[in-house]
Amino acid sequence: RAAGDPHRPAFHFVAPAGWLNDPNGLTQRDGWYHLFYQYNPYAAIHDRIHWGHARSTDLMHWEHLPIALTPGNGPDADGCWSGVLVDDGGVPTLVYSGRSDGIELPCVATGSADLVEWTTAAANPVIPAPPSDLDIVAFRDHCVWREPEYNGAPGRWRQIIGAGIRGVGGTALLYESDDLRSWQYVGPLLVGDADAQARTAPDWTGTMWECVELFRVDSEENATDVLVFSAWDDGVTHHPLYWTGDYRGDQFEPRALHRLDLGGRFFYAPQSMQDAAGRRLMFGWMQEGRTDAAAVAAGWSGVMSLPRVVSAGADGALHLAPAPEVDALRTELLFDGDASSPKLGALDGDQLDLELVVILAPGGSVELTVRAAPDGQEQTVYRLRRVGGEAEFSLDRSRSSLDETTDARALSGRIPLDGDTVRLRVLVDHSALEAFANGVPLAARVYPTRPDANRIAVTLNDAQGSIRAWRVASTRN
Ligand code: DQQ
Repeated sequence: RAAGDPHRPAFHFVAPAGWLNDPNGLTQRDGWYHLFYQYNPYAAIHDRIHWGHARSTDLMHWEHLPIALTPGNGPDADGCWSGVLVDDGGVPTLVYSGRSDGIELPCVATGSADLVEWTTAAANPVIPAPPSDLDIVAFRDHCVWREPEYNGAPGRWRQIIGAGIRGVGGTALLYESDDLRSWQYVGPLLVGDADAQARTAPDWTGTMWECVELFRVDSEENATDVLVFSAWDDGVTHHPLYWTGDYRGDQFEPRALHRLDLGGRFFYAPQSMQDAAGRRLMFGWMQEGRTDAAAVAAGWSGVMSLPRVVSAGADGALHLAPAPEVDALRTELLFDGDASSPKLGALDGDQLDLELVVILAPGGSVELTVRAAPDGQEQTVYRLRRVGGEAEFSLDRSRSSLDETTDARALSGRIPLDGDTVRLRVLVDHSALEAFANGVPLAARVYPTRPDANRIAVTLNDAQGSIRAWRVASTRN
């Protein structure tokens, strides 16, 4: 069933069938990138979660491997929730959240050298309960690292675990260990304020932080520590955010809060890794914008984003771009020229890579339409509108699908200008859309019903620009 679905992406990673959510255990080992993911192989619903597993040499063509973690009889009886993979002196070790009796607790598993076979530790859970001095909403998901050597002694392991403090807000709780098995609680690395913004604000920090992650980005001019989290509240996923700031001692001193993706929940629960080339690569879960019943009927749910390279932007925020490996999938160059050319009207496709460079005069705007039916009954429209020294970047999905049960909300936010220029990259892969405007991403899902909803169009107002359009190869059969 899954294979015959026109909404199923062809160059994004998807599970063989069933349900996929968060990326987990990202690593590069012996020349292979490994992607683990939250997986229910039995149905397209979030039920008893396993860890799916795939590997790739080029981040685009993935080979499915056997399921890595299966819920057992103990603390992960109801699911093996999100976590990471670390190298413990040569022993691949997973740190994940085991779920049983309605709560999650930290667990570990050790793996074979090829990362295919995993054995859960008899000592699980390795932390028996959240800190007793806190009234915790939820406690799960892990970011684990080793502190640098100090005076010739190996640094200790540290981890942060996502949590929420009731009546206060989300947090990342810091722990320390010598062996990944016995952990000492240090304290909250940073505590959010659930009431600081309106609950409906696109940068509301939620009552609990899922999938916390701490890393540093360095460029020649800029360096910053980054704390990424996914804002959550009472069973509802919201959006991924990050703080820039300074990780010092046992604290994270925040500088600024940013949205990680203007698509919000369509790029949720991200995880990143540093690869052998030193790049920071990030994946996120692109959840569905169609009903649960539609996903169950289709036999699959959830798309993994393309890999994104994360770097420090000139404005102190992060700059995100599709990994250059994505470019290698370009096949036919369909168009290269003036974006006002009438010839663009003849192009179509549901697997496209579009690169638009526009100069926006003050008050200027541009629209890029994708997945459009020739009569315009279905269409999905990106808009960039200059507002002072910035631009408003939005995605209009109000006419994306004639199927009224699909999510049609507008997605939008501000992006920095580069002088007067905006570089917009849009990757169209059936129902999965990923866009990047001057380093700010916007992920979304759309479900056109018409088989001819494949046209593209560009409209310029007080703007001029050029566009290149390529067809993109499938990475699966
Ligand atoms: N998904 C996992 C949790 C995590 C959530 C469960 C985020 O570990 O908090 O599948 O989407």
